[in-house]
Amino acid sequence: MPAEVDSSSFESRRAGAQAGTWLEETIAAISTPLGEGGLAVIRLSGAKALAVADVVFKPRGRLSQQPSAAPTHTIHYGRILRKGQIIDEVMLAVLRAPHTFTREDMVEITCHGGIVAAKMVLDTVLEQEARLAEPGEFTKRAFLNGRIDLAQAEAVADLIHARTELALIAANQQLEGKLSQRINQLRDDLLEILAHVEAHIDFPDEDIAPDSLEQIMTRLNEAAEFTDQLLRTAHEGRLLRRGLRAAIIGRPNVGKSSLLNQLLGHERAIVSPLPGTTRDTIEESGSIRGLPVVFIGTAGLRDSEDMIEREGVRRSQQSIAEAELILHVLDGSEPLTAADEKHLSETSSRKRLIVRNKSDLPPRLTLPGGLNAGVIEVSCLTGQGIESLKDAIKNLVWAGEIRTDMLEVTISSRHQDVLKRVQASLQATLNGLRAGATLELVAIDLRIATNAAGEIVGKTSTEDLLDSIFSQFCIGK
Ligand SMILES: Nc1nc2c(ncn2[C@@H]2O[C@H](COP(=O)(O)OP(=O)(O)OP(=O)(O)O)[C@@H](O)[C@H]2O)c(=O)[nH]1
Ligand SMILES: [Mg+2]
Repeated sequence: MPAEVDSSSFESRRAGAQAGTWLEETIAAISTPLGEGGLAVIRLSGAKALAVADVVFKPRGRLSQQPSAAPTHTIHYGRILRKGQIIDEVMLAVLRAPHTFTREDMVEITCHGGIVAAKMVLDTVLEQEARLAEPGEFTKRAFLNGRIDLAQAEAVADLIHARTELALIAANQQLEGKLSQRINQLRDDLLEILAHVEAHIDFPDEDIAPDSLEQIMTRLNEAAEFTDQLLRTAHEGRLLRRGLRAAIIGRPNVGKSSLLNQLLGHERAIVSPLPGTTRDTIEESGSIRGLPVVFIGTAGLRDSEDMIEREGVRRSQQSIAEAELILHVLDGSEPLTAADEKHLSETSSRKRLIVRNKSDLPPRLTLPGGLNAGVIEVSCLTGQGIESLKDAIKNLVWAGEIRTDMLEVTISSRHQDVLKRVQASLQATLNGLRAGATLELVAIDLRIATNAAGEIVGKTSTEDLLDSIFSQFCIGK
């Protein structure tokens, strides 16, 4: 459970964000993935959650109770009945407000994990006074009811989508409120400076004293530096959330597909002694030292008359253009060809590693002069050198050791956009002060910066912003 946040804006969040009775309605959804599994969970949230559960649930056994009569945080065994017919045998958890995920009354029904069972339990619930939840609506309610702020709500989605352990750690830090604490601190500082500036506006006769002005400038510069520090985590944030796109390229038969399989740790692509085996690009997610990496295996680069192969090469070129990292594979057991040289020069300005494959065979490859950095020798046959290659990939994209404390704050692209606006308004404020602009004007810029900072944690948010964030969630979360 994440730490609770300041809920001073709780009422205004509810009033401002939602018109009408949206929050009064009781919602339900299947919270587990659709498909066959051991168990599935149907979740309800809202004022009528217990009443709805009373109608559909028949407790069995001595200790089980009607949901509305049960104490909070208890679990009950029984059956879901629909028009007298048994739908499933379930465990039902009673969770009373306010100590729940949404801060509303909640019921969680754990049923058998068949598609039909879960769907029928949901349908039975929806025949009562509950409606189907929108994507992310449970989390949205947790936000609107003041249990978590916006950055923490986003972290819930990051947690669900995390593809590696490091991404998960970073998401948990944000859920814990590590980013929110910093943003709240920044915003509080800016509010204080703003109060200072405005105090001078109220007394227009008195000029702002030089030492007072100096102090304001110093604090604004500190705020700008703090914003910069947060902005510097954008690269890591993007990497952890989206994964690094790495294209594996090279001539036919040099071992690109073999390398893809080695880096993924399973036989994903077909490997054969025939040049031109891979004719299409293959995308697959993997993990390198805890970093999510999307590997793109490509078709061998060569001129061909074959229409399909030509299309494959075109796609390879496109992958090269879009990739953030290029793994250029060369066959270490063959002399360098003119084509190799051409491809090497084409990617020379890109972030790349040269993988000298087939080190188990007698070496016959001489690299062009000056090409020593970023060359890793491997054998995809024996696995020799693969670990060094993984280290090299990690080192290229993540400076230094990956320490857990570095993951305390890793901002998302939304946070980055917002912080850039904060930064711009802070600079405008500073410029205004330096140029001797009227304090009213200075205050306007400072207020923009303060409000923008509030957007990250949701202290200032619009319905559009909330929609765009919560629509990225799955139904049931
Ligand atoms: N001896 C040796 N053979 C290798 C090594 N890596 C790959 N091979 C062989 O080289 C041949 C081509 O390997 P692939 O991985 O299919 O090469 P590719 O670059 O994907 O080839 P295309 O898809 O045709 O472009 C296969 O016979 C592999 O077994 C290696 O490190 N040592
Ligand atoms: Mg291949």
